Amino acid sequence: MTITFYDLAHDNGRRISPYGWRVRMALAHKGLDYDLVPIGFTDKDKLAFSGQTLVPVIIDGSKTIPDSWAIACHLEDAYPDRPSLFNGDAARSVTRLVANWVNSTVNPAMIKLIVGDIYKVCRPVDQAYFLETREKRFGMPLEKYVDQSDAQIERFRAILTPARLTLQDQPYLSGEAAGYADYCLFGSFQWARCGSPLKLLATDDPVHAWRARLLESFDGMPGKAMGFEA
Ligand SMILES: N[C@@H](CCC(=O)N[C@@H](CS)C(=O)NCC(=O)O)C(=O)O
Repeated sequence: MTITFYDLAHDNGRRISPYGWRVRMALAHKGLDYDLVPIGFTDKDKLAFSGQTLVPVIIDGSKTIPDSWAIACHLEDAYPDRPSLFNGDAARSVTRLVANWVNSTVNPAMIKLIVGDIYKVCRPVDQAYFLETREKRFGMPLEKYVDQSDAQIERFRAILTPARLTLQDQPYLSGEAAGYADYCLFGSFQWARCGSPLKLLATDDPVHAWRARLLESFDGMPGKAMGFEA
């Protein structure tokens, strides 16, 4: 039975959700087909069946699963014969740490850099909602919150130190091959690449080379997604 995947997507084809990208990469890793249902910021009524308002959500057979971590765990457990996302229970637990590091530390530094550009590529019908909810969350006007200064880029790059040190010695966060830990961080870079022209990484950064490898994965699927140059 084909999986149905509800992801934040605009009618211009942009896929601007870091968590949606995690799921998209996980489905590709498992080699699973799916039907995509694009959800715009103001299309939330289409998610009512899931009992909450956020994407990503998948329906797989009789199961409705919101939340990217829960979806990754479901795919791993329901499709054990497909390539593993975690490679074992201990690695799954450590991957949770990576997911939480990205959620709590990388994404807040990244959003300060890119949210103004993301507003510009939102569908016109979603822009008022996006502005209102983000300004409420940040407690200030968007233009005051956004910071694309060199100092903020340096702060962002410094936050990536644990990934950089790891990727100096191995090609992927998960080791010799990419796994869900990689998709957690890479999902955020896809969020940025699909929504903002800002150059976040120096070209000699091992994180830059790692991102380039992942952009080419799955026959170049992530690199072909509508976005800006990496
Ligand atoms: N913890 C959730 C977070 C999901 C989330 O924050 N989704 C955002 C898109 S990145 C969303 O649906 N936002 C809708 C809105 O802001 O109205 C996960 O990992 O799936």
